[in-house]
Amino acid sequence: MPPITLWFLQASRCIRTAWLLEELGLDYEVKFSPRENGIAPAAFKKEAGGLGKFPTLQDGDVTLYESGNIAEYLCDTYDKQHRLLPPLGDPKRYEVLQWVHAAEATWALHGIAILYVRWHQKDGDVKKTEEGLSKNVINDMNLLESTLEKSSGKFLLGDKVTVADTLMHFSAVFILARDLGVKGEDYPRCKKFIQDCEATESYKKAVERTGHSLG
Ligand SMILES: N[C@@H](CCC(=O)N[C@@H](CS)C(=O)NCC(=O)O)C(=O)O
Repeated sequence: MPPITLWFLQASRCIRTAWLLEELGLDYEVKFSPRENGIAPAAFKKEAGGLGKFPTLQDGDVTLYESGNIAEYLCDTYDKQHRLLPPLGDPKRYEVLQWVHAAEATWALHGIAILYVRWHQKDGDVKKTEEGLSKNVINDMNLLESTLEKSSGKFLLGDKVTVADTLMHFSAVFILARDLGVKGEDYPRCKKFIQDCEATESYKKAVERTGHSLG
């Protein structure tokens, strides 16, 4: 039995962790669950512990939550060559980590705010609320588009995958696929980035291994 277990909820950010595990060439067991009525089944949440959110990762005695935290842990523990995350003290590390954190704290936050309005706002002008919230998303997506345009390669920080890509890919997919505040605007460089991420052998293996599908 590999020491690493990934609790994987279908159609979720869990693909970030599976992709990173594949990039690192690590063996892992997948505990997979489909969604029930759009959310994680109660028994699956209980088994994973913590807040009952996914991805959840167990490595030996260590149980971890939060896709960004899991990514930092996996790189610090297993990326001995610092291929995906530069070492402590290297200024480049903080450029990479900025994307790791922003993937959740900025891109996903702004996108999910719109999803929650669609799900939970029962009265008032939903479209108007969405319109107001979309300013943040447009700002985020414009920055992603221009950063990718300036990149010297296919990925965020050049021609090699870093942990920044393994986090930001899902945020961009989620915003574009669910049309969260982007008002159908075209982001050709972001779309190309998504294609290039999904064309990597490690991403393909992660999909094959987990059965990930956004549905
Ligand atoms: N900030 C957390 C978010 C975790 C999260 O909300 N995951 C969602 C799936 S994308 C989840 O577990 N939802 C199940 C539920 O709430 O029932 C992370 O980056 O891991």
